[in-house]
Amino acid sequence: MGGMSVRTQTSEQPAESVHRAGFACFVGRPNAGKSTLTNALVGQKVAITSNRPQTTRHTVRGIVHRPDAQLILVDTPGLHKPRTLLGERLNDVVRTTWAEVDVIGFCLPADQKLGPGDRFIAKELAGIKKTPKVAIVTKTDLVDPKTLAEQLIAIDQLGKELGIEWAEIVPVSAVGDKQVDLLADLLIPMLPEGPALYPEGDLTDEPEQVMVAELIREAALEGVRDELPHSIAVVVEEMLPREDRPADRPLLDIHANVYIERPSQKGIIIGPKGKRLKEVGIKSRKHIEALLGTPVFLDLHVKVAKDWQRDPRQLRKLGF
Ligand SMILES: Nc1nc2c(ncn2[C@@H]2O[C@H](COP(=O)(O)OP(=O)(O)OP(=O)(O)O)[C@@H](O)[C@H]2O)c(=O)[nH]1
Ligand SMILES: [Mg+2]
Repeated sequence: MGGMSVRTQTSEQPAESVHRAGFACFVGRPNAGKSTLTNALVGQKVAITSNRPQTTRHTVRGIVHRPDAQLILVDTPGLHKPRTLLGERLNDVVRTTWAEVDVIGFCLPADQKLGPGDRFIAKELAGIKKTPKVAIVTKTDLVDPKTLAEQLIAIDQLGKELGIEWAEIVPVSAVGDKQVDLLADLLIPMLPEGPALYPEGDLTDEPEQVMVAELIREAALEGVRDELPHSIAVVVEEMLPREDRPADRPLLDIHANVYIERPSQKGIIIGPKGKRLKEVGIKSRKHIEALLGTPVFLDLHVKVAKDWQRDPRQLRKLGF
Protein backbone atom coordinates (compact mmCIF):
# COMPACT_ATOMS: atom_id res chain seq x y z
CA MET A 1 0.00 0.00 0.00
CA GLY A 2 3.18 2.18 -0.01
CA GLY A 3 3.34 5.60 1.54
CA MET A 4 0.44 5.24 3.91
CA SER A 5 1.31 6.49 7.35
CA VAL A 6 -0.93 5.75 10.26
CA ARG A 7 -0.30 7.57 13.49
CA THR A 8 0.35 5.85 16.76
CA GLN A 9 1.32 7.26 20.13
CA THR A 10 5.02 6.62 19.52
CA SER A 11 5.36 9.29 16.81
CA GLU A 12 7.68 12.12 17.70
CA GLN A 13 6.25 15.61 18.01
CA PRO A 14 8.38 18.52 16.86
CA ALA A 15 8.94 21.15 19.54
CA GLU A 16 7.34 24.49 18.71
CA SER A 17 7.44 27.78 20.53
CA VAL A 18 4.77 29.75 18.64
CA HIS A 19 1.19 30.05 19.88
CA ARG A 20 -1.52 28.71 17.60
CA ALA A 21 -5.28 29.10 17.67
CA GLY A 22 -7.95 27.94 15.28
CA PHE A 23 -10.81 25.69 14.38
CA ALA A 24 -11.15 22.02 13.55
CA CYS A 25 -14.51 20.54 12.66
CA PHE A 26 -15.61 16.95 12.98
CA VAL A 27 -17.78 15.62 10.19
CA GLY A 28 -19.10 12.16 9.48
CA ARG A 29 -22.32 10.32 9.15
CA PRO A 30 -24.77 10.17 12.05
CA ASN A 31 -23.61 8.09 15.02
CA ALA A 32 -19.94 8.08 13.94
CA GLY A 33 -18.85 9.28 17.39
CA LYS A 34 -18.16 12.96 16.65
CA SER A 35 -19.73 14.37 19.80
CA THR A 36 -18.23 11.72 22.07
CA LEU A 37 -14.80 12.54 20.65
CA THR A 38 -15.40 16.28 21.09
CA ASN A 39 -16.24 15.72 24.76
CA ALA A 40 -13.21 13.49 25.28
CA LEU A 41 -10.87 16.11 23.82
CA VAL A 42 -12.41 18.94 25.85
CA GLY A 43 -12.45 16.79 28.97
CA GLN A 44 -16.04 17.67 29.78
CA LYS A 45 -19.44 17.07 28.26
CA VAL A 46 -20.14 19.99 25.94
CA ALA A 47 -22.17 18.06 23.37
CA ILE A 48 -24.85 15.50 24.08
CA THR A 49 -24.47 12.00 22.68
CA SER A 50 -26.71 9.00 22.14
CA ASN A 51 -26.84 5.74 20.26
CA ARG A 52 -29.57 7.25 18.06
CA PRO A 53 -28.47 8.77 14.76
CA GLN A 54 -28.79 12.53 14.31
CA THR A 55 -28.37 13.44 17.94
CA THR A 56 -26.49 16.67 17.28
CA ARG A 57 -28.66 19.37 15.71
CA HIS A 58 -26.46 22.44 15.69
CA THR A 59 -22.76 23.12 15.67
CA VAL A 60 -21.30 22.86 19.14
CA ARG A 61 -17.96 24.42 19.93
CA GLY A 62 -15.68 22.72 22.42
CA ILE A 63 -12.44 24.40 23.42
CA VAL A 64 -9.15 22.62 24.15
CA HIS A 65 -6.59 24.74 26.02
CA ARG A 66 -2.88 24.05 25.78
CA PRO A 67 0.00 26.26 26.91
CA ASP A 68 1.00 26.76 23.27
CA ALA A 69 -2.36 26.53 21.56
CA GLN A 70 -6.10 26.87 21.63
CA LEU A 71 -7.91 24.28 19.56
CA ILE A 72 -11.57 25.00 18.96
CA LEU A 73 -13.50 21.91 17.94
CA VAL A 74 -16.66 22.36 15.96
CA ASP A 75 -18.87 19.33 16.39
CA THR A 76 -21.43 19.17 13.58
CA PRO A 77 -24.63 17.22 12.98
CA GLY A 78 -24.13 13.94 11.13
CA LEU A 79 -24.36 14.42 7.38
CA HIS A 80 -27.07 12.29 5.82
CA LYS A 81 -29.62 12.12 3.08
CA PRO A 82 -32.24 14.63 4.22
CA ARG A 83 -35.84 13.52 4.57
CA THR A 84 -37.24 16.63 6.22
CA LEU A 85 -36.70 20.36 6.19
CA LEU A 86 -34.84 19.94 9.48
CA GLY A 87 -32.52 17.44 7.76
CA GLU A 88 -31.80 19.91 4.96
CA ARG A 89 -31.08 22.68 7.45
CA LEU A 90 -28.67 20.43 9.35
CA ASN A 91 -26.77 19.53 6.17
CA ASP A 92 -26.52 23.21 5.25
CA VAL A 93 -25.06 23.96 8.66
CA VAL A 94 -22.39 21.30 8.16
CA ARG A 95 -21.36 22.52 4.71
CA THR A 96 -21.17 26.14 5.85
CA THR A 97 -18.86 25.03 8.64
CA TRP A 98 -16.37 23.40 6.25
CA ALA A 99 -15.62 26.73 4.68
CA GLU A 100 -14.81 28.31 8.03
CA VAL A 101 -12.39 25.90 9.67
CA ASP A 102 -8.63 25.39 9.49
CA VAL A 103 -8.76 21.60 9.41
CA ILE A 104 -11.47 19.02 8.83
CA GLY A 105 -11.61 15.78 10.82
CA PHE A 106 -13.56 13.12 8.93
CA CYS A 107 -14.85 10.58 11.47
CA LEU A 108 -15.29 6.98 10.34
CA PRO A 109 -16.29 4.32 12.85
CA ALA A 110 -13.91 1.34 13.04
CA ASP A 111 -16.71 -1.14 13.54
CA GLN A 112 -18.53 -0.44 10.29
CA LYS A 113 -17.29 -0.99 6.75
CA LEU A 114 -17.12 2.15 4.62
CA GLY A 115 -20.55 2.65 3.10
CA PRO A 116 -22.37 4.90 0.64
CA GLY A 117 -22.92 7.44 3.44
CA ASP A 118 -19.16 7.79 3.97
CA ARG A 119 -18.45 7.99 0.24
CA PHE A 120 -21.06 10.68 -0.14
CA ILE A 121 -19.27 12.84 2.43
CA ALA A 122 -15.80 11.97 1.12
CA LYS A 123 -16.78 13.11 -2.38
CA GLU A 124 -17.85 16.47 -1.04
CA LEU A 125 -14.67 16.79 0.99
CA ALA A 126 -12.65 16.07 -2.14
CA GLY A 127 -14.02 19.31 -3.57
CA ILE A 128 -12.56 21.38 -0.73
CA LYS A 129 -8.98 21.64 -1.84
CA LYS A 130 -7.40 24.13 0.52
CA THR A 131 -8.31 22.77 3.94
CA PRO A 132 -6.26 19.88 5.33
CA LYS A 133 -8.29 16.75 6.03
CA VAL A 134 -7.57 14.24 8.74
CA ALA A 135 -9.25 10.84 8.64
CA ILE A 136 -10.20 9.81 12.17
CA VAL A 137 -11.10 6.19 12.77
CA THR A 138 -13.36 6.23 15.82
CA LYS A 139 -14.47 3.51 18.28
CA THR A 140 -11.31 1.42 17.88
CA ASP A 141 -12.11 -0.30 21.17
CA LEU A 142 -14.91 -2.16 19.38
CA VAL A 143 -12.71 -4.01 16.87
CA ASP A 144 -9.73 -6.38 16.76
CA PRO A 145 -6.42 -5.25 15.24
CA LYS A 146 -7.09 -7.02 11.94
CA THR A 147 -10.41 -5.29 11.39
CA LEU A 148 -8.82 -1.97 12.28
CA ALA A 149 -5.97 -2.54 9.83
CA GLU A 150 -8.45 -3.33 7.06
CA GLN A 151 -10.38 -0.17 7.83
CA LEU A 152 -7.20 1.93 7.69
CA ILE A 153 -6.33 0.47 4.30
CA ALA A 154 -9.86 1.07 3.01
CA ILE A 155 -9.68 4.72 4.08
CA ASP A 156 -6.28 5.16 2.49
CA GLN A 157 -7.67 3.72 -0.75
CA LEU A 158 -10.79 5.85 -0.59
CA GLY A 159 -8.55 8.91 -0.41
CA LYS A 160 -6.51 7.81 -3.40
CA GLU A 161 -9.61 7.01 -5.41
CA LEU A 162 -11.21 10.41 -4.79
CA GLY A 163 -8.02 12.46 -4.88
CA ILE A 164 -8.07 13.37 -1.20
CA GLU A 165 -4.68 13.55 0.42
CA TRP A 166 -5.22 12.72 4.09
CA ALA A 167 -2.95 14.89 6.20
CA GLU A 168 -3.12 12.09 8.75
CA ILE A 169 -5.03 8.89 9.39
CA VAL A 170 -5.56 8.55 13.14
CA PRO A 171 -7.26 5.69 14.96
CA VAL A 172 -8.83 6.76 18.27
CA SER A 173 -11.13 5.51 20.98
CA ALA A 174 -12.97 8.24 22.86
CA VAL A 175 -14.58 5.74 25.22
CA GLY A 176 -11.32 3.86 25.82
CA ASP A 177 -9.28 7.10 25.94
CA LYS A 178 -6.86 5.84 23.30
CA GLN A 179 -4.90 8.34 21.18
CA VAL A 180 -7.28 11.20 22.02
CA ASP A 181 -4.49 13.52 23.16
CA LEU A 182 -2.40 12.45 20.19
CA LEU A 183 -5.20 13.62 17.90
CA ALA A 184 -5.05 17.08 19.48
CA ASP A 185 -1.25 17.05 19.08
CA LEU A 186 -1.68 16.35 15.37
CA LEU A 187 -4.40 18.93 14.76
CA ILE A 188 -2.68 21.82 16.53
CA PRO A 189 0.21 22.25 14.04
CA MET A 190 -2.44 22.70 11.30
CA LEU A 191 -3.84 25.80 13.03
CA PRO A 192 -2.66 29.30 12.17
CA GLU A 193 -0.38 31.20 14.49
CA GLY A 194 -2.24 33.61 16.70
CA PRO A 195 -3.41 34.48 20.20
CA ALA A 196 -6.16 32.61 22.08
CA LEU A 197 -9.65 33.30 20.74
CA TYR A 198 -11.58 32.40 23.89
CA PRO A 199 -10.95 33.25 27.55
CA GLU A 200 -8.87 30.74 29.47
CA GLY A 201 -11.06 28.12 31.12
CA ASP A 202 -14.02 28.44 28.75
CA LEU A 203 -14.84 24.97 27.49
CA THR A 204 -17.65 25.95 25.15
CA ASP A 205 -19.46 29.02 23.85
CA GLU A 206 -22.88 27.41 24.13
CA PRO A 207 -25.36 29.55 26.06
CA GLU A 208 -26.45 27.96 29.35
CA GLN A 209 -30.09 27.75 28.25
CA VAL A 210 -29.06 25.73 25.21
CA MET A 211 -26.84 23.39 27.24
CA VAL A 212 -29.69 22.82 29.68
CA ALA A 213 -32.18 22.11 26.89
CA GLU A 214 -29.71 19.67 25.32
CA LEU A 215 -29.20 17.78 28.58
CA ILE A 216 -32.96 17.37 28.87
CA ARG A 217 -33.16 16.16 25.27
CA GLU A 218 -30.32 13.69 25.89
CA ALA A 219 -32.22 12.20 28.84
CA ALA A 220 -35.43 12.11 26.79
CA LEU A 221 -33.70 10.27 23.93
CA GLU A 222 -32.72 7.40 26.16
CA GLY A 223 -34.89 4.37 25.60
CA VAL A 224 -37.15 5.81 22.89
CA ARG A 225 -37.24 4.02 19.58
CA ASP A 226 -37.88 4.32 15.87
CA GLU A 227 -38.80 7.80 14.68
CA LEU A 228 -39.44 9.30 18.09
CA PRO A 229 -35.88 10.58 18.73
CA HIS A 230 -36.19 12.78 15.65
CA SER A 231 -39.49 14.15 16.87
CA ILE A 232 -38.20 15.44 20.19
CA ALA A 233 -37.14 19.06 20.66
CA VAL A 234 -36.57 20.88 23.94
CA VAL A 235 -36.80 24.59 24.69
CA VAL A 236 -35.94 26.19 28.02
CA GLU A 237 -38.54 28.90 28.55
CA GLU A 238 -37.21 30.37 31.77
CA MET A 239 -34.32 30.08 34.22
CA LEU A 240 -34.72 32.16 37.36
CA PRO A 241 -33.25 32.04 40.88
CA ARG A 242 -36.07 31.29 43.36
CA GLU A 243 -36.85 34.35 45.45
CA ASP A 244 -36.75 34.37 49.25
CA ARG A 245 -34.07 31.70 49.47
CA PRO A 246 -31.24 32.01 52.03
CA ALA A 247 -27.96 32.95 50.36
CA ASP A 248 -26.36 29.63 51.27
CA ARG A 249 -29.28 27.59 49.89
CA PRO A 250 -30.07 28.95 46.44
CA LEU A 251 -32.46 27.23 44.07
CA LEU A 252 -32.73 27.78 40.34
CA ASP A 253 -36.17 27.34 38.79
CA ILE A 254 -36.02 26.00 35.25
CA HIS A 255 -39.12 25.74 33.10
CA ALA A 256 -38.73 23.76 29.91
CA ASN A 257 -40.99 22.37 27.22
CA VAL A 258 -40.43 19.03 25.57
CA TYR A 259 -41.94 19.18 22.08
CA ILE A 260 -43.09 16.21 20.07
CA GLU A 261 -44.74 16.13 16.64
CA ARG A 262 -47.97 14.24 17.17
CA PRO A 263 -50.47 13.88 20.01
CA SER A 264 -49.98 10.10 19.82
CA GLN A 265 -46.33 10.53 20.91
CA LYS A 266 -47.30 12.23 24.14
CA GLY A 267 -48.06 9.01 25.98
CA ILE A 268 -44.66 7.51 25.12
CA ILE A 269 -42.74 10.48 26.44
CA ILE A 270 -44.81 10.82 29.58
CA GLY A 271 -45.06 7.09 30.27
CA PRO A 272 -47.50 5.25 32.51
CA LYS A 273 -48.52 7.53 35.39
CA GLY A 274 -45.91 10.03 34.24
CA LYS A 275 -43.09 7.65 35.13
CA ARG A 276 -40.91 8.23 32.06
CA LEU A 277 -41.10 12.00 32.15
CA LYS A 278 -40.25 11.88 35.83
CA GLU A 279 -37.15 9.81 35.08
CA VAL A 280 -36.12 12.23 32.34
CA GLY A 281 -36.47 15.05 34.89
CA ILE A 282 -34.43 13.30 37.57
CA LYS A 283 -31.68 12.29 35.19
CA SER A 284 -31.29 15.59 33.41
CA ARG A 285 -31.55 17.57 36.65
CA LYS A 286 -28.44 15.80 37.96
CA HIS A 287 -26.49 16.78 34.86
CA ILE A 288 -27.83 20.33 34.91
CA GLU A 289 -26.90 20.79 38.58
CA ALA A 290 -23.40 19.50 37.83
CA LEU A 291 -23.11 21.89 34.89
CA LEU A 292 -24.39 25.00 36.66
CA GLY A 293 -23.10 24.17 40.14
CA THR A 294 -26.39 25.01 41.83
CA PRO A 295 -29.46 23.09 43.02
CA VAL A 296 -32.23 23.14 40.45
CA PHE A 297 -36.00 22.77 40.43
CA LEU A 298 -36.87 21.44 37.01
CA ASP A 299 -40.38 21.86 35.66
CA LEU A 300 -40.98 19.87 32.46
CA HIS A 301 -44.01 20.10 30.19
CA VAL A 302 -44.77 18.04 27.11
CA LYS A 303 -46.28 19.89 24.17
CA VAL A 304 -47.24 19.04 20.63
CA ALA A 305 -45.71 21.13 17.82
CA LYS A 306 -47.37 19.50 14.87
CA ASP A 307 -44.89 18.16 12.28
CA TRP A 308 -42.28 20.70 13.40
CA GLN A 309 -39.46 19.02 11.44
CA ARG A 310 -41.19 19.98 8.20
CA ASP A 311 -42.74 23.30 9.14
CA PRO A 312 -40.57 26.41 8.59
CA ARG A 313 -42.49 28.44 11.15
CA GLN A 314 -42.21 25.81 13.86
CA LEU A 315 -38.54 25.28 13.04
CA ARG A 316 -37.89 28.96 13.56
CA LYS A 317 -39.71 28.88 16.88
CA LEU A 318 -37.59 25.94 17.99
CA GLY A 319 -34.39 27.72 17.00
CA PHE A 320 -33.50 26.18 13.60
N1 LIG B 1 -17.39 1.77 22.15
C1 LIG B 1 -17.36 3.06 21.77
N2 LIG B 1 -18.50 3.71 21.53
C2 LIG B 1 -18.44 5.00 21.14
C3 LIG B 1 -17.20 5.69 20.97
N3 LIG B 1 -17.46 6.94 20.57
C4 LIG B 1 -18.81 7.03 20.50
N4 LIG B 1 -19.40 5.88 20.84
C5 LIG B 1 -20.85 5.60 20.90
O1 LIG B 1 -21.43 5.80 19.62
C6 LIG B 1 -22.73 6.38 19.74
C7 LIG B 1 -22.80 7.65 18.92
O2 LIG B 1 -21.93 8.61 19.48
P1 LIG B 1 -22.12 10.18 19.23
O3 LIG B 1 -20.88 10.83 19.76
O4 LIG B 1 -23.43 10.66 19.75
O5 LIG B 1 -22.12 10.20 17.63
P2 LIG B 1 -22.26 11.47 16.65
O6 LIG B 1 -21.34 11.22 15.51
O7 LIG B 1 -22.06 12.73 17.41
O8 LIG B 1 -23.76 11.32 16.17
P3 LIG B 1 -24.74 12.47 15.56
O9 LIG B 1 -24.71 13.65 16.46
O10 LIG B 1 -26.06 11.80 15.58
O11 LIG B 1 -24.25 12.75 14.18
C8 LIG B 1 -22.96 6.61 21.23
O12 LIG B 1 -23.74 5.55 21.74
C9 LIG B 1 -21.57 6.59 21.80
O13 LIG B 1 -21.52 6.16 23.14
C10 LIG B 1 -15.99 4.96 21.26
O14 LIG B 1 -14.86 5.46 21.17
N5 LIG B 1 -16.13 3.65 21.64
MG1 LIG C 1 -23.28 14.32 17.65
